[in-house]
Amino acid sequence: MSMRIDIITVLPELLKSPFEASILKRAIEKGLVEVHLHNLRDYATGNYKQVDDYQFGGGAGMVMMIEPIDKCISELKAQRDYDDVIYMTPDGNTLNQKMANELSLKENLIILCGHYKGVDQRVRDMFVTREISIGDYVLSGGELAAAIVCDAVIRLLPGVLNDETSALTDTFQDNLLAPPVFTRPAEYKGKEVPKILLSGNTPEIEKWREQQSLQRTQERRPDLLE
Ligand code: 6GU
Repeated sequence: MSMRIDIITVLPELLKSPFEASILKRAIEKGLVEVHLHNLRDYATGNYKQVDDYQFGGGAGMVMMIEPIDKCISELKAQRDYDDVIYMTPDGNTLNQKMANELSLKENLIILCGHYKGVDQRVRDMFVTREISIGDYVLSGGELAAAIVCDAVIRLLPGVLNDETSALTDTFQDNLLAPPVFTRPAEYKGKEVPKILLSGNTPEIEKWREQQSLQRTQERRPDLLE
């Protein structure tokens, strides 16, 4: 079973490169996920292909219009069922590993990227099933945030990672930060790798890593342990 993600955006250019490089590209090539970009302007009507307009009640900033978004979403929904219509917005639920895990179990997702002052509230009321933010800061649009959601989700799909177990030892997978890692050389400019890692004593190494994870989490992210 493969996942399909349809991304609706006014800036498809901004979203191309993440899917043409690295593990996302490989996941697509392996047929584990399909990502389709839809330019909202293609669904706009009228001579000006307008996708945004002034807000009722006045105030600075444009609002994304409902009609082109309705057209695009309706066209997609006519072709298949979607598990979720996600709206990328700074006032959404903050993305975390649990949410990425949940989304990785879905089959078909629509991701709508917000821009300007956002979308007409009726879009959210009528079509959106999930609203996601990637953190407490403001981006100029939802595109980069959508790329981050896609990366976090796609790398969890079975067969995407080479070492199938490596997602399990990620920072956050068990609410713990990952332990420090080292590779050759065993000594660099007088700075040595912890002796235990060179010992070959796997159970002791595992114990050390767990203890380092816990210590790191206590020091850096005590909130994760609550
Ligand atoms: Cl999803 N969109 C925008 N525009 N800004 C954000 C965000 C999303 N998440 C955090 N900041």
